[in-house]
Amino acid sequence: KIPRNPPPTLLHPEKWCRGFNHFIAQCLIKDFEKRPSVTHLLEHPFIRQAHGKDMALQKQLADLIQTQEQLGFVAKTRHERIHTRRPYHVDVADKYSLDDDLVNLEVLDEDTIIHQLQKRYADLQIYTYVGDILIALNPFQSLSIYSPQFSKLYHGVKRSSNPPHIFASADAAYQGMVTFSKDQCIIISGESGAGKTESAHLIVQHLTFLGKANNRALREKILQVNPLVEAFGNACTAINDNSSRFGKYLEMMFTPTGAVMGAKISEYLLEKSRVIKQAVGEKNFHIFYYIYAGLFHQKKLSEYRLPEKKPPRYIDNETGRVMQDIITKDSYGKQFEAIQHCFRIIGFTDEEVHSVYKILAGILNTGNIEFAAISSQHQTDKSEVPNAEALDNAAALLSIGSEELQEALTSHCVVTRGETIIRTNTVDKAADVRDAMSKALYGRLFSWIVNRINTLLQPDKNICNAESRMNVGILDIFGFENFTRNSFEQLCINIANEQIQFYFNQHIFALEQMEYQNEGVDATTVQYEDNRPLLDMFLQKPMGVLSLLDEESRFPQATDLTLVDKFEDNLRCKYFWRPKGVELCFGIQHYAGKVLYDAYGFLEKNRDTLPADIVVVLRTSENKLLQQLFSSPLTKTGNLAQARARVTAASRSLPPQLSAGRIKIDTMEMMRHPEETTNMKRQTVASYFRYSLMDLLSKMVVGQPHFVRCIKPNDYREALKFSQERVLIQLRYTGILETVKIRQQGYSHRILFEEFVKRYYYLAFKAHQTPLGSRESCIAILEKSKLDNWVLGKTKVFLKYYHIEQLNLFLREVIGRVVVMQAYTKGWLG
Ligand code: AD9
Ligand code: MG
Repeated sequence: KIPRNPPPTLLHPEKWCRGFNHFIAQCLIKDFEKRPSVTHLLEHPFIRQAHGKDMALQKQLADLIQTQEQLGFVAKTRHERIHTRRPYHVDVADKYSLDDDLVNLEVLDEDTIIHQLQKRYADLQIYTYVGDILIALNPFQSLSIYSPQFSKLYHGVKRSSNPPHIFASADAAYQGMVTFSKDQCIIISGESGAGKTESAHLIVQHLTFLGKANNRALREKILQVNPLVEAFGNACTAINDNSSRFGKYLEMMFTPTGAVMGAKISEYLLEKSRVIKQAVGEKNFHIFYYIYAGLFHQKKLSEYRLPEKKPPRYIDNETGRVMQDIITKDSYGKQFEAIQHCFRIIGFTDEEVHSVYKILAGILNTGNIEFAAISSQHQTDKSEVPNAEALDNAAALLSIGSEELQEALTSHCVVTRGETIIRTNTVDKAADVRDAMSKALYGRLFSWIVNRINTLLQPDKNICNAESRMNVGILDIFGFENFTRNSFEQLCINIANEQIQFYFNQHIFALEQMEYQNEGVDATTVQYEDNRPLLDMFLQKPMGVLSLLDEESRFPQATDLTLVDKFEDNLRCKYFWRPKGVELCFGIQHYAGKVLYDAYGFLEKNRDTLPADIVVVLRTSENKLLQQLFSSPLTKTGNLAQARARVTAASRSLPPQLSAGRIKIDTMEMMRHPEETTNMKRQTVASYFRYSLMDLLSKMVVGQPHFVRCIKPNDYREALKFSQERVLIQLRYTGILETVKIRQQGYSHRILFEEFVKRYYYLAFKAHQTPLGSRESCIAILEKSKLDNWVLGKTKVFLKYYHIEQLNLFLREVIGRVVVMQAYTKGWLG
């Protein structure tokens, strides 16, 4: 080890240089077996001091470093420079070596991998590679590794030059896009609370840095997109205080030279039901609390007809607590300011923002409308609104007549044989209509905000036309969920995750096979957990879960119970079961674990009907924004024909496993809002969901994927707490273990002939020789090293993971000798 206190002779100015060289050489000799590198010397406080003063020394060290870099020994040492918390001298003789890439591990079993991750986590090394995949452990504390200095560090360098980092993944995508002129996509997955959304933010941060937009305003705008949509689409759940309740695909667009020029978001499946009801311990979408607090502090609650004492029912889940939080919690007020800032920076007008707030306040007041039965001799199913104030408030905020609103809530029109008959609604029915209206209002408002952002961030056609534009897409969806009670929303969320997992499997697997085929190498077929049968069970027509659900939703007499019966009769596979004794329950063995679903409300949630009477009333609104929301069905940005063309084009270049069957687009599924269908076959949430998945996949398959797998180290959101059991489960189901195994069974290292020769020529050639980077030179090196089981492809050497270890060991010995000799010849050793 290098002494922290250097010998006094070294500090003597006249002996400085000579003594110092001697010192370095000594260190090298002693240390070489463990650490054939000099870059870490720079970290030594004493050396750092000397380095700054002595030009000759600087040059010598630089030469030495360069030699070593050429020999491929840089990764570990730069690593230490960044992570200052890590002791600067690492005991590499430890049984588990601290390696950045799991693929390099000598022993590849579960225990070793867990141990490795745990050790890294304790050292606050939250990122680890598995080949080209990044594993990100949630640190549950803020780390100082995301500053602009870090962005600079990860800018356009070799991946091995720095420790694993989310910026490196963003950088790889960016470099890939610029170098190969190919769209890229970063797929972030992991269970709820694992850190997907945070990772997505960091990626956007680094990409805006890389995108070196001259246009600072644009950069600022792009950075505000995530916070704004998340205020409307995220909420506090039992698992995560900032849980994404929608899927988000953010595309950042660049010019061919890599300057950022715009952005576009696609949103998937907002959990609208949260607006009207939340589970115990959960909350409504953040924005409601933000505006409540903001308006409270600005003393504007009365302007928006919001009560100061008793908060509206929709946000008052735990009676009384909410108002206290709103008043006392500083963060809500601050968030309100932040959201106003976002709106302003992105370019929303004051009028638009005011309309948004009015609609939100309108929704909260709508939730307070109550119904009471009016019994008369002839009619027992009539209802009225006993609290006229709530009704008037809602109507005023939505700029509609309160009489008309009451009519639409308590009655509905039926057209039979050309005659229009008005039927009254029962109390329950009226309450359902009210809630359906609130959900529709919020859902459309959310889509409008997203569309508006897309318009405001549209790339300037004068800078670069659509054909030469390139993009990096970032997928951040809601993670796999398993609560005590799981409903329709969890089913959709989990199916989406199932689809992403399928894509991951296919991609990793297919790429591996393709590489072997291209190089003409015969390799063992790799076994992995294929979730295709499970995905088929969900998506197949006509017997998949979603199709059966749609079919049942069409029968007016059907109930949630008949739905579960239908599932039981038709889904005859090992992934589905029905527990005894609980009628409305069914279980599914997902790739990520068993989930018990409660089918209560499935049919209603799937039908998601909004009575035409409500639409008619809302269209009369004097609020321009509201009128717009209900004037025509908002269609998905981009059209279906384009989506289909994208899929077809992409599927041609993909291995058959990826494109087969699954990407079929049904024209009936293109309507943006399921509830609003007049003469067409009724659109359900399930069929719209199916379309969304296809649309998402069609975007993903076009780009070159980069995977980020987020892992939650514990369920308590505690820093530095690492539950081996929880991590192991996630490693298993995300296929990390298989991925590592793929590398183990196959040839984990594939090195181009030329690179191989450059790296290892010392093993078979003399220092002054310059062998060709050819197949023959590779054979000479491999034979001299007495290794077996290696294979040569057409352009690459295929090596097992342990070959690399052995080759590096040999190399260390040889280079150790070479460096000592050099030290002597250069007179360093006196
Ligand atoms: V969900 O599926 O949307 O419910 P996510 O998105 O996977 O979930 P999220 O990114 O919201 O999880 O992370 C949860 C919390 O972990 C954050 O609110 C942070 O407090 C914490 N976190 C995650 N990643 C980081 C990080 N890189 N640095 C610091 C982090 N904290
Ligand atoms: Mg999230």
